Amino acid sequence: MAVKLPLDEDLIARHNAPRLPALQDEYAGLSRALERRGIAIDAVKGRAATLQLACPSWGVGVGGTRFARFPMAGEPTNLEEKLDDCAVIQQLCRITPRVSLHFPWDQPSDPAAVRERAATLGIGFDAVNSNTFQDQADQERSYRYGSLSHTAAAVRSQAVAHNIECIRLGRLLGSKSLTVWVGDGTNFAGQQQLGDSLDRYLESAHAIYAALPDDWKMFIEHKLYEPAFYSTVISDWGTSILVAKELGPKALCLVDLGHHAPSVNIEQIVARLHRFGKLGGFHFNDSKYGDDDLDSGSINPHQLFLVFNELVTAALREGEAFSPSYMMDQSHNVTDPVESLLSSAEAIGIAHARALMVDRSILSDYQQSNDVLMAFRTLRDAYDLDARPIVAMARYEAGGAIDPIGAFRESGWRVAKAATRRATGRSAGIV
Ligand code: PSV
Ligand code: MN
Repeated sequence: MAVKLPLDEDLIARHNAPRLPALQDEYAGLSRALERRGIAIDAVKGRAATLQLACPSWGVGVGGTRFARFPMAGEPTNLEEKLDDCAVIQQLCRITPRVSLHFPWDQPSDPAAVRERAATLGIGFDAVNSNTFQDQADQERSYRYGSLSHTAAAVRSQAVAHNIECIRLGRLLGSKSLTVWVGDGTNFAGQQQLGDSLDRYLESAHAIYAALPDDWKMFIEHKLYEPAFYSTVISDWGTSILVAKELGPKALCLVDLGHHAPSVNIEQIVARLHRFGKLGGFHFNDSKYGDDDLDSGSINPHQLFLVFNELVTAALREGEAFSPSYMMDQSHNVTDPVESLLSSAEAIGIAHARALMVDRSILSDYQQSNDVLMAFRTLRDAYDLDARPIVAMARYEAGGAIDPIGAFRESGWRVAKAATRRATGRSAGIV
């Protein structure tokens, strides 16, 4: 099948040519700095180039808060246009080869045709996401009081059936995993018996698990609050891992960085889940107060680095067997979503590259001898290095743009789309 990328290849070449000498110079400088530490830059770059992130189909449209949404001219209005924008992101940054679809928000009527179209755009599909946290127009029963854990068996069956339908669609698209996040919980003490809700959830989750193909995974995504504000059924990583263990080997935990209380040590959660073989995936974003869904690394790049420090440690222990599913789960309310996703992919790539530059044998020696300060400084030394040339060089060598956001602006993509795509509405209410 002939691949027809959305942006003119010459445009990227014209963009890169004048920027290459500066990049080569910065890369050489970093190479020398790493050499002094006994680290070969090309090996780091080779591993940095293997990072793969999925774009959320819903993330390429302008997001909103519960108060308002401010539409943008030229934003995508349907699945086809969303895939075009995802393909632009991949063409420019080369580390977002897949799209994660949310059903029914971006449900294809002809999944085989959508799969084919995506392939011609140079992208594929990652985990599919079910949605039982909203009522849909044609839905028989309401999720007002819950879905997989609802007190009524008929509502639970409807929610299970939706998840099984997601698996069916995902198979036709070439996906290999289902992410299940439910908004189930309570707003009042006494509203539900907390133990019984979890029992009901488990029974439903077993029914979904039973419908998983052999080569599929089911990701359990936890979140401490919202939309339920007193209790949430799958509130934390503890509940998530217990559920995943109850279900079986194909069930794994998914960590969304925004789904924890502000001071929780997420990197430790990552290490714990990995130790028990249950780390399945990530939703990257950043937050200051709650599930803010801000751009990855925009508030706390150090936390992102510490998370990758654990992920790189896990990858070194397990090699190719360690392959969590990575996605950016963000809401872009005041920026161009393509630019935010390019910026976030770069921030994630940089955090990953910094973690790859940690001198692990020296770190291990310091840890072993309890030289606390030097252990800390070994980690900090890698964080303080400027990893941008590694990420940019890997991107350039893979055919992407040295400055992806600059190239996107030069392409005039959004202006051109503003002339052809229809205007979108102002309705608020993203979760
Ligand atoms: C819930 O807050 C969540 O993180 C889940 O992953 C949903 O699928 C997604 O956000 C919807 O925006
Ligand atoms: Mn999420």
